[in-house]
Formats: sequence, C-alpha cells, structure tokens
Amino acid sequence: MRGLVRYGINNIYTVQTEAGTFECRIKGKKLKSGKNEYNPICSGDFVEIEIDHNHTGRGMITNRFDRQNSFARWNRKRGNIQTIAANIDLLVCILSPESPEFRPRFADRVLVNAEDSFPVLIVMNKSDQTITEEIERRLANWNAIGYDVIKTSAAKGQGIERLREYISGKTAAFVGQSGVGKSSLLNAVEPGLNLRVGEVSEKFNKGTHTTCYAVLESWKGGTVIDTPGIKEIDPVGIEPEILSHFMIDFRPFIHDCAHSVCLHRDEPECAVKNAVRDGIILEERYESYLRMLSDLEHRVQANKYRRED
Ligand SMILES: Nc1nc2c(ncn2[C@@H]2O[C@H](COP(=O)(O)OP(=O)(O)O)[C@@H](O)[C@H]2O)c(=O)[nH]1
Ligand SMILES: [Mg+2]
Ligand SMILES: [Zn+2]
Repeated sequence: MRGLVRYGINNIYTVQTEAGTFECRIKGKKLKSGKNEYNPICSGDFVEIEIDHNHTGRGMITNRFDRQNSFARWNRKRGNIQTIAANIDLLVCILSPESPEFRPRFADRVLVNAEDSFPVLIVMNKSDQTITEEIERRLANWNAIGYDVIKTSAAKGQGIERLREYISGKTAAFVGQSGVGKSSLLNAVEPGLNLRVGEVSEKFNKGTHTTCYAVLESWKGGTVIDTPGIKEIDPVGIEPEILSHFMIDFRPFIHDCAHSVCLHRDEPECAVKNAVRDGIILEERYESYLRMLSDLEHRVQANKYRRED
C-alpha cells in the first residue's frame, strides 16, 4: 500500500494512507541511507508499506518511491546530506527583521539550494517590527531578480490572506531559522493546524526549538510541511565551478566572462564582477556567493564532498 510520510522520530515514521495512519519502521536493510546521507526518508516522501496484521496501526516501509524533488542541506557537523522535505511544490523561506535578526545570506543559500527544483516565496514575517532601509533594499532586490516577496505579521494578522493564496492547492514547505514564526504563520493560515509555537528566548534572541523534526500536515487548502529551525544552510550537490549558475542574477553575465570556467573571484575580465562593480548585481548577493564558494571549496578539500546523483 502506498502512503505519505508525515514525520519520523527515532526511525519510526508516521505514514498516511487511504486506510488510515500507520506507525512504520523500515523493513530490512533495503532503505539504508545512501552514502553520505543522514536520513533515508523525510516528510513528504511517498513510500510502500506492508501492514502488520498482528499490531493495529503498525506497518513496515518496504520501499521509497522516487522523489520528484527534495530540499536538503549539507549537515556540517555530521558531514553528510540531510533531507528536510520531499516532493514539494513551493518552498516558503521565512525571515524576520529583528528577533531573530535579519539574515539575508541564509535566504540566499536557501535560494541556491532550491533553484533547480521548485519556486521559493520569501516571507518577511514580524513586519510589525522595524524593517530598516537596508532590509527593504534586500527585499526589493530579491523581488527584482525574480523571486516573490511578501510581508506578513502572524501577530497582527497581516499578509495572511496572501500567504494562504500562495500555498493553496500546493505542498508547501516552510523553512527558516528557529523563532522567525513558521509555526505561527501556519496557525494563522489555518488555526486547525494547531502547531506548537515557541518563545524567542531573550538570552540568545533565538527561538527555542519547539519543532525538532519536520512535520507534514494537511489542511483544507493543501499540504504544508513545518520544518525545524535551521541554523545553517550549505549547498548540496553543487560543484564550486557551477555555483554561479544557481545565482539567478548572475546568469545573464556568466557566459561573457573571459575564462570559460570562471569562478568570478580572482579572474580578470569577469563579466559578473563587472556587473557587481556597475551595481547591476547587488554587492551583498556577490558576498553571499563568495562565502558559499569558499565553503564548497573547503568541503571539496576536506574530501567530504559528494555529488548528489
Ligand atoms: N512580533 C511578532 N512576533 C511573532 C510573529 N510571529 C511569531 N511571533 C512570535 O515569535 C515566536 C516564535 O514563533 P514560532 O512560530 O514558534 O517560530 P518558528 O520557530 O519559526 O516556528 C513566538 O513567541 C511567536 O509568538 C509576528 O508576526 N510578530
Ligand atoms: Mg516552529
Ligand atoms: Zn566571471
């Protein structure tokens, strides 16, 4: 029987099927994580299950169906790939202006990891807090280069209707640092979801971890995946040489560089660097790129890098 994975805790997966919900373990060794993979199954995966007729509500996962796409990150601590959500139509990247502090480079990394797979909606939540000119400039730039950007306040109920429109009829995964208001926004869109909301701790100005695993929930308008707060996000499955292709604002210039393989860093006659100098590419975006590039190069050197195929 085919089912949809809602969440997994300690290798027990909650799988939704036509015949109800089953708590499942993975059968045998078939689904052992791939090399360098942290988890073989994640929220949003479609799996084949065998029902355990001796135990009501239990089953075994015998197969994972091919994924249409997935959102993953490089897990620095463990040196492997962590898949956060699978088979999604839209990634919603939540940011906040003050608490937690605005982290545009985090969003740039999310955009790179999503670029080949699905559209991203950037949401500036907590718009009841002060949005500085610098933040406005970044939001305007993302919008100008081709991403949808909206402002919301889960606290004040602003922008919720637009957000609901964006995610209706879709499987939408919500990502962002802990405390930006992912769960609050989802509750505002659909109060029936009743997701747990955490306080932003004063001491660290960061949300406490109330969602420690991703969870898929259906609502009348579609399906959402609320993910745990992600602190760091590193590109996955991208060689340093092609990183620039994942920066949509760099693309128009890449082929005008003098070197056919240009990292757009130290090379002379680099069309990307010229575009930065001329203010066509935002300098902060270029800085985000350089940091990602350097992270990827370090990983290659550490010989931990693996192409996802
Ligand atoms: N001021 C303000 N606080 C918010 C807003 N949305 C959420 N919060 C608060 O931020 C904290 C973290 O929210 P939560 O939804 O748990 O964040 P998550 O970790 O991203 O899921 C809670 O104390 C919420 O009440 C908002 O729009 N404005
Ligand atoms: Mg949450
Ligand atoms: Zn170049």
